[in-house]
Order: sequence, then C-alpha cells, then structure tokens
Amino acid sequence: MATTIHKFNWGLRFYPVRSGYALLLVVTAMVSSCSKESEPPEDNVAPVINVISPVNKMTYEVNNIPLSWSINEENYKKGYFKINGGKEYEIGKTGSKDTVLANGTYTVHFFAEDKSSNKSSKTIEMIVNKPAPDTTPPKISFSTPENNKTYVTGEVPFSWNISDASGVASSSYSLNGVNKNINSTGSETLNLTNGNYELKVRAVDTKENVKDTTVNFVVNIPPTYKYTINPFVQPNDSTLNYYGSGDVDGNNKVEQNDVNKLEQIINGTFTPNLESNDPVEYRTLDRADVNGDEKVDSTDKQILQEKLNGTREYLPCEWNKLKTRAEREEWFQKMKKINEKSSTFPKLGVDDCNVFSWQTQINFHGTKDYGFEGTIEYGNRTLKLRDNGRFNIHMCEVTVAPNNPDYAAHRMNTFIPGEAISTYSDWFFFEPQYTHGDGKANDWLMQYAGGNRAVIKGPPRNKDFGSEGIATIRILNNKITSYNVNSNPEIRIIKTRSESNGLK
Ligand SMILES: [Ca+2]
Ligand SMILES: [Ca+2]
Ligand SMILES: [Ca+2]
Ligand SMILES: [Ca+2]
Repeated sequence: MATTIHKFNWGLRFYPVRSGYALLLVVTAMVSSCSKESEPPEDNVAPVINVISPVNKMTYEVNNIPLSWSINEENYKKGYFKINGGKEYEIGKTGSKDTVLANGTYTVHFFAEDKSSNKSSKTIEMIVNKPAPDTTPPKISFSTPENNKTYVTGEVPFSWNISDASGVASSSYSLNGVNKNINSTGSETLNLTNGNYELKVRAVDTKENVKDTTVNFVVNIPPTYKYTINPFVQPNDSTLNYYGSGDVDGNNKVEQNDVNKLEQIINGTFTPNLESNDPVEYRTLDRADVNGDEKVDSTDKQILQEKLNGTREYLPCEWNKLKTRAEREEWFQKMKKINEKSSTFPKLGVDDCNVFSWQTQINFHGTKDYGFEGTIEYGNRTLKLRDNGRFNIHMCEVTVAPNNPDYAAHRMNTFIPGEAISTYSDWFFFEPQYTHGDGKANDWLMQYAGGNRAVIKGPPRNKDFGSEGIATIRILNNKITSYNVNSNPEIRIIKTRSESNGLK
C-alpha cells in the first residue's frame, strides 16, 4: 500500500511593517501527496486466446467467414489477428469481425500480450470453398416404358433413377394426369388397360431446378381368341397327303424320289394299293396327279421335275402360293369335279343339302384340326370320312334362310379366291347338291324365294358342325342390301389376303 509522507518546509521571512520589521516565522506546510510507485504484483500467466470462429481445420462452403474471439487476461495489453501473414488488425479482449474471403486455403494468426509482456498466439487453418451455384436440373433416367412403344401386355414395367449434385428435393410422376410421389430410385409395375399413355416424371433439386421427362406409349392387349378363321390359306399345312402335292412316296417331303416313284407308276413297276385303309397309301395317285387332270402321266412327272429343278415356283395345288384368282379358281374347279365323284360323297336324299354341304367341307377343308377324322354320325348312319381333307382348300358353308317362311332353308358352300371377305364378289359360291351355282348371287337356288339371308360360316368347329358365321349377307330382289362381317371379339377373322400374308 502506498504511504503518504508529509514534508514541512520552513524558513524565516522578513516582512516590512510600519513600525519596523516583523519577523515572522512562517511555517508552511506543504502537503504533498507523493504516491510512491509500489512493486507490481507478479503476472506470469500469458493471455489465453479462445478463437470461437473460424474453427480450425474447417472447410467453409461460404465466402463470408465471421471471426470472433475472446481472450482471458486481466492485464491485457494488446493483440491482433492477421490472415495469411497480412495486415495486423488490432483486437480487444473480445470481439468479432466479418471477413469475406475468396475460395482458398487460409491461416488466421491471433496474437495477445499482457502488461507483463506475456505473449501468446493461436493459429487457425481453414479452407474456403464455396461451390459454384447449381443451375443444373436433376437428371432423370428410365429405360422403361420406352417412348412410342406399343405394349401388348397390361403390366408395363417402370423403373427410374433421379440424381442431382445438390440433392433431389422432390420427385413424382404423372400418368395421364394422375400424380404420384416417388423416391429418387425405384421401380414398379404399371397395371394398365388398353389405351394411349403419357408418363411424365418430374424432379426438383434443392435449388429449385425442375426437370420433366415424358414418354408416350400405347397399351394394346390383343384379345384372347377362341380360334382364328383364315379363309385365305390351306387349312392343313402339317401334311402333304392331299391332292396334287407331289409327295408321291408319302414321306411328307417333295424330293427327287417322288419323281422316281412317279416314273415307276407310269412304267407300271409300282402299283399303289388304293383299297388300303391307310390314307397315305390310298391317296398315292392323288398326290401324283400334280396337274389335277385325274391322270398320272409324264406331264405330272415333268411338272414335278420342274418344281424340283427350281424352274417352276409352285405346283398348282400350292394354294398359299397361288398368285391370281384365276389360278385358284382353275384348281378349285378341277378338285370340285373330282369331289363330285368322291367315293364317300353320301347321297342320303335328293334334298339333303346338309349332307352335300358338310361333306364338301369335310373333303375340302378336313376336320383333322377339329378333333375328329375317321367318321361322322349323320341320319342314323355312320359316314366314313375317307376323303377327309383330300383337297386341302379352305371351304366354308353357306346357310341361306329365305324371307318367305314357306320355303325351307338351304345349305351350300363358298370359298374365297379373291382378296377381301367384305367384298361379296371375292367369294365363290356353289351348291354341291346341284349343278348350278357359279358364284353369282342371283344364281342360287334359293333366289326364287324373292329374297333371303345368307350366312357364310366358318369351317366346322365341332362334331355338330356348329360354327361361327364369318359374314351375314342380306339379299332382296337379287341385290345385296347388307353385308356384315362377324364382330365377335372372341373370334379372330382374317379379313384380307394381304392381312393373311402378313401373318406368315
Ligand atoms: Ca497475464
Ligand atoms: Ca441440380
Ligand atoms: Ca416325298
Ligand atoms: Ca395329271
């Protein structure tokens, strides 16, 4: 503690007075407050620098870096900080300062000193790396559904992947306007009915950049058909055991040995057993008569050899390869003539048009594809189907119902040598029961009824010869008043020859 010392100054002073001098001892007291400098207390503790910000070793993704500090020191004298060895900024014991720093690596050096010259320092290292602003929308990828594709199933796979450098904030899709939120990646199966679809995927990143990706596709599930009627092609393509096929030896291939066999028939060195119960055996001459003139001779051999040599594109019986209506009609007329002499042609009654019509279907079209081959029950008789499929031409039945109920209905046949089933004149109508009927509407027996309805039926579908109609025709006074193709969605009807060709 400082002690106050009182010093007294004294002296003699003579002061002139009226009667002489008076000596006055004056004692003046001077009080001097002399504060003596005492020894400072000891301070050996250096200032403690606390750097609140920046944080050592931190990478900052912003350029605005606040510096703030607090220094523990009672005898604080001074301090500073400097960045990257630059200018020293004086600082108080506590404080803060905003700094804006470009991207880079920084060293911030703090220094403090107390009055006892204790010094301390602290160094902070940091990285400033503010990323470039994100103006890129998210990336959306999905491989399916494919744009502009037609799916033939209602289960359309959809899988997606959305990514973004700054993160995906939200993602969703809309299918024909119906929205659903989705995760960034995922997959699901879209269960859809037939129709046109627009699938739009939308993604938004955390910077509000928006991306839309849209695909358009079609779902077209084909109907499940009970069966297909294609009247343009041969009904049986699994065997060559039919008239004119050229497979003379019956091995289901047309090759040089068939010409050899044909030669043996012509020479008389081979005689097929036409009474055999084996259809391959008893149809040997059918297959050898490749030009359909009911004779097996050198002309057939020449035609077959040309086919094998490649100088002839197809045989007259190869219906699927015939190019013109004339070719088809020519072959049909030959087969029709043979059919009229068919040994199995049943003549149960002169007016029994059913039997003629059905037998014609059996002989031309065949019933093999429909699950019965050998016999058929009719009129309390068992008819042997010896010529079943003999001619291999797609043959339809025609039922004719008269407008006048006094007349009975009638059955006849038709096939299509032309191009389109909706074109009446492309069909060839004929009545196996009678000699007339050459394909003209007004040449039908039933025309005397004054008007009628005819239904072209497909080939027999079962033992009862029940069958779906292909087309219904109404005829009045020899004129067609309506023509309707069956629209049953369960039955696939091939309507044109070009459509049929497209199936191959
Ligand atoms: Ca100190
Ligand atoms: Ca982005
Ligand atoms: Ca053969
Ligand atoms: Ca012949």
